[in-house]
Amino acid sequence: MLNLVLFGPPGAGKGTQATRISEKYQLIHLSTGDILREEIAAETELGVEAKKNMDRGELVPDLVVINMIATKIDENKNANGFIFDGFPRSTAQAEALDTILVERGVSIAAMLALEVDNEHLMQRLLRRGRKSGRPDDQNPAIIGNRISIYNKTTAPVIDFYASQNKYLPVNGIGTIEEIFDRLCTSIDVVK
Ligand code: B4P
Repeated sequence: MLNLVLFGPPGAGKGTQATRISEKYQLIHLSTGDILREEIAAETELGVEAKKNMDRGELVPDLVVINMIATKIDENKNANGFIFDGFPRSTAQAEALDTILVERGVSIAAMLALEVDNEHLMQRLLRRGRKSGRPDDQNPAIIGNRISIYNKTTAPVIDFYASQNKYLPVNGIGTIEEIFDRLCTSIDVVK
């Protein structure tokens, strides 16, 4: 089983690249952002609560996303592996993911971390906001809040995987194809 974490700041291209990686390596793509947006669209209790956090550019509580991921892993017992997109986003989530995987006799092979500067992130997210109407992508102040929460709460997850020798930084600037090729080069070393 090949289990990968695709990591990076908001707008780094995690969703874009995770879709391609899941197709090439036949992995189940688990995006906590997409799962939360499905809950919002279905107007579930979880979705209504999560929307309040997401519209402000804040993280959804750890326990909510951890339970969501554990459920999805158990729904896909025969998978070749998983690509986790946008999860873990805090050290508590990273520790919980390790526990969930150990309990099932598997582990993370690598954390692929897309590196993109703030100026590119802001441009990409505002462009997507204009096209998609996503509420958290429309306002520079909310995007700024997401980037600052990333720096404070999410970036320390790098140390968690670096201490396990699983941290693989990847340049996230260039064409989508160029970045995909860089990611595949790293994956082919660990798979
Ligand atoms: P996510 O849905 O995970 O979204 P993201 O970080 O904004 O985007 P991503 O990096 O996937 O960017 P994408 O490929 O789409 O999170 C949204 C919210 O959900 C969070 O703020 C939080 O509230 C909540 N949430 C999710 N997971 C959580 C968790 N684990 N814990 C707590 N809360 C959680 O790319 C962005 C744009 O750039 C796209 O328009 C794309 O077309 C463009 N792009 C991609 N690659 C490009 C390239 N190479 N060049 C130019 N443009 C590019």
